[in-house]
Amino acid sequence: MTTGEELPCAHFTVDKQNISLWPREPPTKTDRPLPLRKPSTVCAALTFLSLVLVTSVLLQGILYSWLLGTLSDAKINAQLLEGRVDNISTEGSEIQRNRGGLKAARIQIQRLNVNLTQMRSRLLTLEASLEKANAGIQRLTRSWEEVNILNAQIPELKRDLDKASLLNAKVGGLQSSLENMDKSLRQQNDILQMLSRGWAHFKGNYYYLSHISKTWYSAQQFCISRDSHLTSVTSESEQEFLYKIAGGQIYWIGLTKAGSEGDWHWIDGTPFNKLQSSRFWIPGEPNNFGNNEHCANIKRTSLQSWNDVSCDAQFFFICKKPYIPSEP
Ligand SMILES: [Ca+2]
Repeated sequence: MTTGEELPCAHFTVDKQNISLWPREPPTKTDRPLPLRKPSTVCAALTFLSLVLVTSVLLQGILYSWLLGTLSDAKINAQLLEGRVDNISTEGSEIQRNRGGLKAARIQIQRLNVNLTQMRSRLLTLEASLEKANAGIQRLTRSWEEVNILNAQIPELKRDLDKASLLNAKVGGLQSSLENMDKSLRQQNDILQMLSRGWAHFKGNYYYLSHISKTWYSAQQFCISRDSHLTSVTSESEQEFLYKIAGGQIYWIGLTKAGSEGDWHWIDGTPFNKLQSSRFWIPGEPNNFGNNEHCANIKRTSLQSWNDVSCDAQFFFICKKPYIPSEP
């Protein structure tokens, strides 16, 4: 401020802003002289006060804007806090729900633990069973190997079996032969024993030729006492055998018609075949001489050798009994 005259210093610059306490233009001069002239100290005080006032205003403006910003921040923070509180509340209820879920999960976990324990027990049981099965499989494998070895031996065994079967058949044949031999030996032994007692053997029958003479009835009684009867003749071969062993001697045979109303019959019960037997009579016999000839004998050494005579006559006689094998 450069003035020729002294002007009040009420115009200054703060923060590059021009501040004037009065218009820039100096007050118009009045012709009227100022009663009082402001001393320089007063001006300085006013300036100071103005500065203080401006500073205060500026500070208030700055503080106000700062407070407004702070208040706005506080509001925002409060809203954020409120949101967080809401979130916390929501999270609290969520936590409550989660806690319930946790309890359920814990129960579920306990159940799962129990199930796991049971499963573990079952697994152990299964493992034991598996080991047993494995051992069984190993045994079966060994058995199978043994079976294979045996299978390989089957053809040889079969050949041996065939041989054994042949041998068995031979043994069976030999055994049968032995049995037949034994049977034959026993039969021969029986025959030898009977021969030693004076009996002859022919085609399954024994014959005894007496050495004493008896009537026909007495002769039959004698034969009965030897488990036999006076002999019957049932075939040409037997007739031939008998007249040959008789050797021309007269022997009673078991043919009679006594007690049968005139019909010839064998005393040992053999059926009498009249037609077949007619060829064994001596021609002209039986003539029933004197109407008293009711018993028959072998009189000649030929096929036609029979003669009827009185039963009371005495002759040698022939007993006959069938061969019965002795017990082994
Ligand atoms: Ca006669």
